[in-house]
Amino acid sequence: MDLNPQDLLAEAAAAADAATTLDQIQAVTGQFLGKKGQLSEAKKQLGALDPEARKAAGQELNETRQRLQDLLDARRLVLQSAERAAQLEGERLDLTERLTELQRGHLHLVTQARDRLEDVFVGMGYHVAEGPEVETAWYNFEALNIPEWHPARGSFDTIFVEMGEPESVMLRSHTSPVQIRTMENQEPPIYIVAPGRTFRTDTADATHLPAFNQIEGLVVDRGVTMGDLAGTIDAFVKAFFGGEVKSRLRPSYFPFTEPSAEFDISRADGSWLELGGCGMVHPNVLRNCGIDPDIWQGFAFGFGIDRLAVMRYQLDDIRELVNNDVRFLRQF
Ligand code: 2U9
Repeated sequence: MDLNPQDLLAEAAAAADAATTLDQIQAVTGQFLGKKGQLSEAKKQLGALDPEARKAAGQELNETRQRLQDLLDARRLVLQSAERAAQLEGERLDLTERLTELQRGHLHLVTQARDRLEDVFVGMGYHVAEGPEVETAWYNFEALNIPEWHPARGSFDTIFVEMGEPESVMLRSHTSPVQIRTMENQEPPIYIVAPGRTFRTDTADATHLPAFNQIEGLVVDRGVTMGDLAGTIDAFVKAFFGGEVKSRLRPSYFPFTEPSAEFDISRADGSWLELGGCGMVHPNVLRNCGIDPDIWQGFAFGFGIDRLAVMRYQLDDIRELVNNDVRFLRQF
């Protein structure tokens, strides 16, 4: 038999060491243990030997095959664990990885303004209340002392939803329905702010959006006066805009408040800027919510959040807030 097991094993060990991938070690294994390998060739020659010699040679061949197999297996295991480690490293996710300042996004301008407003009112002891954006005529109008015949009803430029009786379901034109729902469900004293989206048929221009954001406040407690309202607005203005900013009320009219006022804030040049409306909650509104106006009084106020963002960042077009142009938004 022209096979030298020592040479074959040495040759196989060298070839196994040279293999650096699983594919290569697979090929080396085929080369040494496959049908065309030296071992198989040697086995074919066994038949020509006499029985004694065949037994000894057969035994040697089997041992050699086993040692080859062990040697190649050992190398395959090494390569397998190396490939697995490389794969794990390649697929590793660093869950603590952070983007740099430049790549990181931020909250939308309106969201930032809303969050700050909520912070100020929560700091003054108010709760934040929310409600549906699709409302019925009761919550959007009637409960707020705006019956069907009321001239103010038309001034809200309401977007109606085709559902049920005509003009009975609508997108809320203010967040006041949230305060009605709160008064229906909760005993006074009540101190809440209701921020959220509101809708009107306005065509978008530099100072109007058909979908905009309001924040309204409502207080219902014993012995609440117009003085409390003025003091609350002034405290809010100073907390939000800065201690040097003054506030003032001007008489106005809303169906849901009596008396009613508009409130302004002072500007550095001494002029005044209108911010929103306010007033003492109309007794009819309290009654509509099952609250006795002889025991409880309330004040309310409201203003636009988008307009506040426009003022704060000195934008010249409110539509920038909804264009979603990241080159614009990124600046703030
Ligand atoms: C209840 C009772 C009274 C909320 C009020 C205003 C005046 C007001 C507007 C300013 C600009 C909204 O964004 S805007 O168009 N709001 O002028 N809002 S009093 O009065 C209420 C609310 C709820 C139950």
